Amino acid sequence: MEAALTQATITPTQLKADVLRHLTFTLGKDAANASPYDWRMALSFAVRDRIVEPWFASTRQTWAQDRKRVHYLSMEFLIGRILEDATVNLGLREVAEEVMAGFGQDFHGLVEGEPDAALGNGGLGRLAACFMESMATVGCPAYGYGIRYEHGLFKQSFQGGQQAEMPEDWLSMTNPWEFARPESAYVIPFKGEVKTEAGREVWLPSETVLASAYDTPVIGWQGKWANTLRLWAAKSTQQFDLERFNRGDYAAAAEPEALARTLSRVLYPDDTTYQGKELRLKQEFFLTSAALQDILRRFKTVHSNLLDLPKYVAIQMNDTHPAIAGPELIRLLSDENGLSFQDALETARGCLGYTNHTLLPEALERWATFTFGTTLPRHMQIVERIDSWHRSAYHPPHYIGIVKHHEVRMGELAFVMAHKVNGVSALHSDLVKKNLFPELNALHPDRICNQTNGVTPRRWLKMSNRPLSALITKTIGEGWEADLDLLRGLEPHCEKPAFLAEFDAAKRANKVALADWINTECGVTVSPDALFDVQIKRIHEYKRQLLNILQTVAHYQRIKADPSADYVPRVKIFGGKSAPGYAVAKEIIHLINDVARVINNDPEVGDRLKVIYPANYNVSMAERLIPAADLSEQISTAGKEASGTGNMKFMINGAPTIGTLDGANVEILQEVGADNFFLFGMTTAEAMKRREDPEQSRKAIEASAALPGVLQAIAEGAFSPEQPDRYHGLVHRVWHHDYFLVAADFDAYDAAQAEVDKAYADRPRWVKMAALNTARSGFFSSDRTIRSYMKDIWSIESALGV
Ligand code: 26W
Repeated sequence: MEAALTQATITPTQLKADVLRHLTFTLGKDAANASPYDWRMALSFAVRDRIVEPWFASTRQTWAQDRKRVHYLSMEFLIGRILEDATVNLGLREVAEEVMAGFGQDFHGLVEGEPDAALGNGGLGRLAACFMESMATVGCPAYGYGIRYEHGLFKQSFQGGQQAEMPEDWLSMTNPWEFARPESAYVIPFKGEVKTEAGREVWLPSETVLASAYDTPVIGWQGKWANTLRLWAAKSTQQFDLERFNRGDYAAAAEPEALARTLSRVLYPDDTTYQGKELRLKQEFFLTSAALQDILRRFKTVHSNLLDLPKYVAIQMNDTHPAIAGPELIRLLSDENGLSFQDALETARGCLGYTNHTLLPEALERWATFTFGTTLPRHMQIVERIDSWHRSAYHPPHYIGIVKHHEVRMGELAFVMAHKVNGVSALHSDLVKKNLFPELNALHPDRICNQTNGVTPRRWLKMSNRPLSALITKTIGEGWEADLDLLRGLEPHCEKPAFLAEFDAAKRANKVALADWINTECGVTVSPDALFDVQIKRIHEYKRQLLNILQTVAHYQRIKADPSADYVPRVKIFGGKSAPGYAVAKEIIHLINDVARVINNDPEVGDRLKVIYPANYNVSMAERLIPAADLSEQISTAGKEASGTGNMKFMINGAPTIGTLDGANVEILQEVGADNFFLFGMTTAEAMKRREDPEQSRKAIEASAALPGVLQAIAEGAFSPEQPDRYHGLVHRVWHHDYFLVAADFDAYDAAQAEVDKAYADRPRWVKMAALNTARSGFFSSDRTIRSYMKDIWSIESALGV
């Protein structure tokens, strides 16, 4: 089998010439007065040139061999920066550093000028980005399909300790990684009515927009394979109204274009509460319809029998956001291509897979039949037909319909229309079966499977943690980047003091760099000898940042009560954004900042405790924080975190977890062993039982030695003297409606933190624990996850024969 073009080595002389050529001829700049922006662009174009060849080779090979392809439909791709990642995968990073230094430019300074591509909210979007990179690495022919949002996730700042949101503007500068494909454009219909003509349903839409493609190549490890991320931008289908413009009616002349563009204008910043907004439904259909039209167009260039579609096309729905793919594919196959309804349905099901990423009831998409029916009248009919077909085909005893109480339930729709449904960790998949879709699971017992998440070790270890990567290569040789199980080879070394000293030195180098950055960014001096304790993720009640900050206050009170005792110095680091409309999460942010201000300015505390919360947490900040972390906070209420993927990144980078039995923590614990994990808290079953007692939180608080004092201090305004009653509401809720069991788990968490202190004070024990976390993290590579999807869901072989 012909392999795709493998990476040719590039000499510094060649790269230098390429950079200069782009600076001169692409950017039209003279080296003598080029800005860092110009240099970054020139380097990016020079690197991009090296991606294009393997990209073409991969595409050609897929066509020549008529291979099956994956189509990953996702409303979010949280990519981050691309330049350094691309140089790492092409084996060009050192060459680029040398070449840019020759131009008097610092490679790392340039890299940091690149804005994050923040086309996602959190876990689901970042997973899609890791999957794209892993599909390219393992040679799985694939397209990612998404929306080219003009504004990615908002920028966060703190004003008086409170979150403020500012628009994100990544496209205000040239994006060197994308290729506009104006020739690949599709008309996306909306609204209007459905008429019956000669026994067939005909949809007469009253609105249309154009979906226009932008392609970004995604290069895998060592440039052996590359796939395409195709993002759609909305354009008007109407021509510019020159006559109106000439009459002086400028705004009206531009109106159709402005209206159409709203569809791809902004990313919805809510990552858990679904809102039922028409614009969101339109965005979902816009992405899905454009992707499916593109897929069918490509299929029809070589095949004529649409019933063969599942042999060549796998379509993965990333949560229910593209779940309209079921009815839309049926519509395209039947209304537009003449298949019978039944054939269309079976063909669509053969292609579709559905990944569930959350059990939280408020996150499950349900559209009012009114909104759904007016926006997509033909799809409303098709959904009802799917529902009645399913009901009559399976005669369920208790039918959980797709359409119920005037709502279309997207989870049920996705389930019925998919040949495979998966959860994202062992525990979560179990709960998807037992709690989310028990009836549907009983009808289709083989449909739900588990695919535990993973992360790409190229970005999350090789690129972002150079000291540790160098040590790993020195110890076990190369090859671990594409076969993370090889990290097991580190285990025997975890007994050797010399190796552990080097492991410790690598971590310390990262901590020194982070301490420097914290100093410039936050104006707080932290000691690299302190334990760096990190919780970074979206702010949400179920993730329990509140538990962390309450325990921080308890620790502070202990220091104040006995300032002469011995304490293990700690830096508590928080990072994360709240959805703009999520008042409770915003209150928690305010509290963390208030507590930080008091503690950081208390001279009696000094280096023993610091609280750091840098604003605007994003992928690039994660790349800085994770390699420098000593402790990974994964403390969600059991049963609520589907998987977590940050937890895996910390483990790979040698940070033990303090965590609950939730999501993939369960599997992390299993891999690393109980001696190397700080487990605490209730299990899912215990949590469910505990909630049955309406008095549970009051009882927990009263039983705790520390918690009443913590809550009292906060309630009295110890951290908000300018407004003493600021946290009355928050404290009241902990006492009386503590659904996420912060109080009930408080003492167990506090005790686990004391264990952490004890372990950290015992240096040899701690470093060994940290090193074993890295050594046993191989399972959490997204390459493993992708291979498993290829086998269990997509039935696809690697084009690289691996
Ligand atoms: C419609 C509003 C909305 C938007 C996004 C609801 C729900 C979502 C996502 C499903 C939330 C999400 O990002 N889930 C996370 O997915 C990760 C990848 O599988 C998991 O690791 C996280 O545990 C899960 O919270």
